[in-house]
Amino acid sequence: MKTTPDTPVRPRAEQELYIENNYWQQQSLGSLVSVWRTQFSNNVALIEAGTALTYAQFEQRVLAHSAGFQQLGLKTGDHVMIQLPNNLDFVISCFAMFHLGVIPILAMPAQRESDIAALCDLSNPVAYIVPNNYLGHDYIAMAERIVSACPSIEHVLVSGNAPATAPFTPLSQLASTTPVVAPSIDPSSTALMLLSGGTTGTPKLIPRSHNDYHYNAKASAELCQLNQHTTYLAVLPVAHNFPLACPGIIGTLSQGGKVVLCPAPGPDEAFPLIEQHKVTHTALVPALAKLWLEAKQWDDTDISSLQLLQVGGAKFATEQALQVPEVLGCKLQQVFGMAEGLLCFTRLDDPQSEVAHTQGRPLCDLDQIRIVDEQDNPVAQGEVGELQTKGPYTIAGYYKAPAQNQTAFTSDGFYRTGDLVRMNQSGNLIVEGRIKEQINRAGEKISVAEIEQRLLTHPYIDEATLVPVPDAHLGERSCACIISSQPVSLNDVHQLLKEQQIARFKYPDQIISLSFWPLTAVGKINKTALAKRAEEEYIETS
Ligand code: J2J
Repeated sequence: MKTTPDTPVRPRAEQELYIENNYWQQQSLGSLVSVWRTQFSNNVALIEAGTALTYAQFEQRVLAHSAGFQQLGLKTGDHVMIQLPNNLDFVISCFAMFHLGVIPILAMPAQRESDIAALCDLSNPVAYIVPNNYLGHDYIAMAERIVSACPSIEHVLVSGNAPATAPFTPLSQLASTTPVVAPSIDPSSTALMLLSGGTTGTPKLIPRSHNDYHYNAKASAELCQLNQHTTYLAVLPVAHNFPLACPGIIGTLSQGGKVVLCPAPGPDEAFPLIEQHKVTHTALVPALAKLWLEAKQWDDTDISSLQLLQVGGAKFATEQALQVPEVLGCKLQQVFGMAEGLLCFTRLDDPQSEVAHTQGRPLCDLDQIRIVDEQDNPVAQGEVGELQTKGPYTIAGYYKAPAQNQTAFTSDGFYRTGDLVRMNQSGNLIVEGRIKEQINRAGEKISVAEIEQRLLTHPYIDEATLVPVPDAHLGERSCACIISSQPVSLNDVHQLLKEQQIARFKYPDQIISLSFWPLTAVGKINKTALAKRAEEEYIETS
């Protein structure tokens, strides 16, 4: 009987090509910590609030945590759910796990029980790492409920104070001076799992290998010309691929630069850190970039050290893109990326018109891209079609998801991005829309299917769908469209989702009630008409 591996891998010949070209450097992410220590020993590697760690101190902390994890019984191949904000514990814990071949599953602090429980079901983690409290949410209480529902979890490790009850242990107590016995790690094995934005009712995990993720971070760092004088501000949630490795934290460390961890993304928090640490590089989603542009009009904090602002995660409006150099005093780089792999960047020496109007081109010369029509046939040059891709850092399939992999990947191994793009004369891509059933709310991705299923659990809602509506602040907001037996308000829907422990960003921003669906010529729900009606009916409250 043919068995399907939990983690699909690239054919041997492709792997060999990546190794021969030196894109896959056959090193585990954990082993890099000592390589960096030898190269950059006394440089500052990481800063959080009042604490700064040199590369040598960072290595010590990683080794001490590896030893602590090992004493707890964590071993190569084990999964650990980690849900931390932008702090040193996140970075140290991840590298300590990479060192042991333990696989962190990177959950966002904004996620709530429904997501975490589903991810635990899928991946059976042996430990769960949480903050005690962050932005008013009690993670200890949440962890208690997760542990009782998920029998594989033996340890809850807490960043900050932990309750004295088993199985809770403060991460700070874990560090051990017993030397770690580091196992040898296969660099083509999974190093970490990222979360997919999702188009289905259940979450999907993206397995990234040591080889591919190292390439991803290092090549991005080289493209952005990071070096030992770089100071990178990690503003977006660090569990996200963009601030983690595009080039983000790992890319900056690979070049001997300094990473400053920013606890929250607003200008109030970020601008003083930029001034204090003379930050040179950072990355934002468009909704935040817009906020920064607005704040800079009246805020006189000195952010003149900024050299490069990367903006990605959702389409950046051209008029805002054009303002970046003048208002923020730095270069702009547009990034069109995905946790599944492919990264497109505008280049530092691209003319301003390309930077303002396009989302760039692939990072690697071995990235294969094609733009296809509904029958998977290539469209003519300059036409819009779905982007498909494969390459040295794009996954061959989601973790334990054979059915989804059948549809998300072509028979020749290309990932169907679900994004509609066109290529201009200079080879840069312009994102024109998407065919995947997803809403991109300020860069955060919401699966339409998941929210539809949940809306249908309301006793009065008979039929439901969710549509994206253009929004001045969020880029897109979500509108629940329902057919119900009795009136249902937006508040009722929020209450329902709150009871189901859904992350706040997935709550619909708007609701419209209908008695019948507008239909397209082929009899499908006409979502364009729904979005138009939602736009007409919308009353801004804030
Ligand atoms: C339009 N849509 C975009 C852009 C991503 C860097 C940057 C972003 C992500 C990311 C990332 C877009 N314009 N500039 O992982 O490393 C939408 C597309 C894409 C999806 C991926 C990175 N940049 N998108 O956003 O996995 O629809 O990664 O397929 O969260 O975001 O989402 P995600």
